[in-house]
Amino acid sequence: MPARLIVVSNRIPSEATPSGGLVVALHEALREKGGIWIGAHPEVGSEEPALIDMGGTQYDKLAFRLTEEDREAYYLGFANSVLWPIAHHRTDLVEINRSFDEGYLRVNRRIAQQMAEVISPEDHIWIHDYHFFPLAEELRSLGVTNRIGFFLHIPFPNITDLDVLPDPPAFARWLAHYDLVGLQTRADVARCLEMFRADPRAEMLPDGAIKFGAQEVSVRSFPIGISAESFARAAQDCAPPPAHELFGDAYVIGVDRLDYSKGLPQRFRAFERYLESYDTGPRASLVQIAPPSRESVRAYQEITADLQQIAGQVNGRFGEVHWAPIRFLHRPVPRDEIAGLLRGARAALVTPLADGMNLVAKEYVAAQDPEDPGVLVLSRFAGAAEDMTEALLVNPHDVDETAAAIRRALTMPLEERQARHTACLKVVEATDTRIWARSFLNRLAACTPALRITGRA
Ligand code: ADQ
Repeated sequence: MPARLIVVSNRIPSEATPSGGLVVALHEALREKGGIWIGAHPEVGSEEPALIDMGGTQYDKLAFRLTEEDREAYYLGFANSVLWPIAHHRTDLVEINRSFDEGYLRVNRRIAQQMAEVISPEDHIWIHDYHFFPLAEELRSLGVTNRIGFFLHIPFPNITDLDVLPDPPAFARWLAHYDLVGLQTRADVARCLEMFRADPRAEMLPDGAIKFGAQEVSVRSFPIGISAESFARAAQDCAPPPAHELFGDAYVIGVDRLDYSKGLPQRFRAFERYLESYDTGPRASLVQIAPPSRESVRAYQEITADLQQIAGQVNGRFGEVHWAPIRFLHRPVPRDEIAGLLRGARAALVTPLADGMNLVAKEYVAAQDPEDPGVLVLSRFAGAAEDMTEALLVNPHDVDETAAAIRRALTMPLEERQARHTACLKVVEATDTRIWARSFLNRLAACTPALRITGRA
């Protein structure tokens, strides 16, 4: 029987024809190879833990149930109040609570048990993101010897920050149970190797792999991207009316989930500095779309109030009867509309303080009219900056530097805009999600599963 693909991610898409780059890439890989997509599903209740068959024509979708207690401990707790802040250099926001790590391990163990009942020995398993670090170890302890790959969408933590985990040595062990660990950037790979090098249980092999007990794991970067062509098409089809009818001379745009890692207060302050110091430059508005996310986590509640306050202050100071400098939309906006708004913006501000990749940077570039493109202002701390070196790179903590970059973007001559856009577009095309999925899966298929003992290494 040919190898099927088993994908595990925090969410499985509810619609039959999914949209969004990552989801489309996984959907296509599953359609091609057949297999199962396993994840949580908003319509599945929480009564009893089980894998629920969600139907599906070309491949199966199985949803795991989470009790309210599981969700609190595993998802809101350990994943988003411990692992997320650690990966984004915010150890000050970590909430250590025994019930979080117990819940995280309990949910991973249960999913492993349920998976073990539905997988065949030849299947290739691809697990996504920080919700499931221990899943391979749990599967191995049940005797599963399949090829198992893991892709981390967020930054690989600094090794000193890993000491904040309740059980720091577990982290390297969890990763070692995969055959292949995929990270976003070369800098992430360097940090991961640094962790293994410092671990007396690990042996660095000449081919770059790591031997860890009976396990052998390879670590590589697979920079994620978007479906560039379909995003560009959506942007053309949905271009907004000319900017001046809505926003004065021009507008710059920001599109983010509302998250403390995205540098939004610093961005608003930088825009204020632009208005303060450059009153002779083009009059521009900032359109910031930032729908709520993870609102039950405390750190996320405070940031919304902060942003509303800064936007109010800036609008009060610089606004006019018919013009508000900052338009802050704190709600989801349909994808097509976002694509059109990105196309119409003279510049995009993608200025996270830390970010695995940041797909909005790539979406903005794909959405531009190559004849008259806008300019990407990009944080040096977004994974996207490793390859998109022709964007205007800034330190998002430096409000003056970001304000100067906004000015430069809005006054940049056409020829320079075109040259920078061409260079950035090359990166977007080279990292198209289809290429990304294919290169990860080919690399996983090429791994030789090591001789494994059953039980924990
Ligand atoms: P995120 O932190 O969610 O992803 P990002 O890469 O920017 O961040 O992806 C967000 C996606 O959601 C983009 O496609 C964007 O267009 C869309 N989006 C944002 N705001 C929206 C809104 N208001 N309405 C509708 N859609 C909106 C994590 C990591 C990133 C990594 C990705 C993929 O944190 O670093 O790039 O996974 O690996």
